[in-house]
Parts: sequence; C-alpha cells; structure tokens
Amino acid sequence: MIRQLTLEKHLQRYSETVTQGLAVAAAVDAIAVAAVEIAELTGRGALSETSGLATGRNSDGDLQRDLDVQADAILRRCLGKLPIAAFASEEMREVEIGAREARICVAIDPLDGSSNIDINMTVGTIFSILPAPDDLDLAFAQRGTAQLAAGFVTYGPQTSLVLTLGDGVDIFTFDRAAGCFRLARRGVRIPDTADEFAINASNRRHWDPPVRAFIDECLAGADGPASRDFNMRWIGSLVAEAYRILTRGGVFLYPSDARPGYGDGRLRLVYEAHPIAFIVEQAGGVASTGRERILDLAAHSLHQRVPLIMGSSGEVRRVEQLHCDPLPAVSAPLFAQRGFFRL
Ligand code: AFP
Repeated sequence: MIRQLTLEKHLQRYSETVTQGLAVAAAVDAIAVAAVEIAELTGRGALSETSGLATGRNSDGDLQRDLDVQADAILRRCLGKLPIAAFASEEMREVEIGAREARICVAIDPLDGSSNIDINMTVGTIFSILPAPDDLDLAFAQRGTAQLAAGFVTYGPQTSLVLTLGDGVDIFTFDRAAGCFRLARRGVRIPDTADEFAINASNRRHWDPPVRAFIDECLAGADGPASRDFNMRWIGSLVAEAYRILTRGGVFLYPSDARPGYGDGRLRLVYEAHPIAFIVEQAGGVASTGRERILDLAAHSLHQRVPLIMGSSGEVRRVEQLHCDPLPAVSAPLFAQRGFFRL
C-alpha cells in the first residue's frame, strides 16, 4: 500500500540512483523538517507571539510579515547544516554563497501567500534545487530546465509536501500521529482540459488584450467559443492554487498588466515560477508566460518577476494561441450590456 512509503524512504531510494542524489535528498529532507516547524508556527495563528501583521518590506518592496521572517529563519537553520553552494530566498536581498565545493544550490519562497495568514488561509513554502555551476555568481541565472528537484509545502488542513525529483510528481502528507511524511498520491497528473480558471479579476482593466480575450471566453461559457461553462477561483495563494490544479485541473493566470511595477506580473521567476513550472510540467501540464515556456527562461536578476500562466495544457495552450494570433479588436459588446465587466 502506498501509504506505507515515507518521504524518508523515497529520498533514500532516490539518493542511491542519481549523481547529486545524496545532496538533493538531504536538502529536501531538511525542508521537510523545517516545514513541520513552520506548520506548527502558522497553525498557532493569533496564539503565537508572531502576529502575521506586516513589519516592513523585503528587498523587493513586498510587504514583509514577521511570519515570513520566522519561516525564512527556520528554513535557513535547517538547510544551514548542509553543504549548499549558494542559497537564495525571497526574504534576502542577495544570494548567499556557502560551501563552494558543494554540489547544489537552493532557492526558496519561505512563506508564499503570507498576506492570507491572518484570515487562516492555506499558505506554503516553495523551493527549487539546482546544480552548482562553476561560477556561483550564476547559480540562479540558470534556465528552469536545469532544476534537479522542486516542490512546495502547503500549510492548510493538511501539511503536504508536493515533490518532483525529475521523474513525476508525488505528494507526501504529514502524519501527525506518526511524526513523518507519508506518500498520499503517487504520479500526480493534471487533466488536459478543465473548467476552472483562477485570476484576480479586479485587475481586468489592466490586462493585455489576449488575457482579456481568454477570460471573456471563459465567462461566455456555453454561449461562447469554449462551448462549456467555467467556474472561477482566486485564493491569493499560489501554492493553494497549484495544489487545486494538481488535484482537479484548471488554469491559473498571474499575467503582466498595466499597473506600475506589474509589467512582468507579480510572481518571481527563480523561487516561484520555476519550481511551480517544473512541478506542473512533470504532472503533464503547461507553464508559460503566454508567449514562452517558463522553464526555458533564465533569470537576469534574483528577484526578477515573470508572468505565469499554468495548469491544464488545453487552457494554457489557448492563452498562448491568443497571444500569438490575437483576435480582431472589438468593443467587446458581449459585456457592454451585461454589466459584469464594463469597458
Ligand atoms: P503574498 O506572499 O504577499 O501573500 O503574495 C502571494 C502571491 O505572490 C501569490 O501566492 C498569489 O497568487 C498572489 O500573490 C496574489 O496576488 P494578488 O494579491 O495581487 O491577487
């Protein structure tokens, strides 16, 4: 029975089969240990000394909450015991060079979705593990295809670790009674088509025409070119959206938009889009900017943002098609009279 397979056993088998296997397995294990401590911290909510309220801004100007800082410290403590050549975090301005002879580099978003902490919403840790290049200044300038492993942990009803080691996607759920992560789902696959889209619809007036056209098709439902009705979700937590899409398919869009500072969207390439894209592709989905494959991109700066459209291949490919062959400009009469989306 798959439930008997623990994360520890899974990593042990992997470490015996791949060149950097031992280093990668040790890093994933350290992240899992940190995740249990972070789950305990986030699970205490208002009972803990940490408030979840904003205490400042990180190096890239995002609101930083004390839980962001605490989660970062827990992960750095657990990973700090390992030989890691270069380490990067959303909460750190620069890359930290570590053991130069080490074989791997690690990038993390310690607590994605932390703006949801005070409303008791699922948040998570995202991680990307890369080979150590000869020039460590280029550690996080590698294409996403260079990743050796990636995943995320959800701190919600379940503490679950979603992991790819380059050979499919598995989900391990923390068994509180046993004190270990057990295999809950093996070889996760994203359905090729789905009827659920996720986007922050309040930004519609700022979107580029192809994104508007795609969302208008979803809203037109059975009356429009998609010939079927859609449902909408927007959680405001990338890890929760990704977990839902891994569970029942769908498409997530955080596109570039016309707001100041959102010309490349909101999500970071190195420690959000790259790892999520690796997971999505390994589960049979697609992850794109709307024009390019996310995993083909290499960052020119550590906190570089990138538009992210990911999920079921059918829907993501439709968004790409609308970017490549834009529909003729119309005054979108479909919604002028409906009122839901006025021009
Ligand atoms: P926080 O970590 O600041 O809460 O941001 C979460 C996030 O990066 C991603 O997880 C969400 O999908 C997205 O932002 C939500 O962005 P909006 O608040 O603009 O909808």
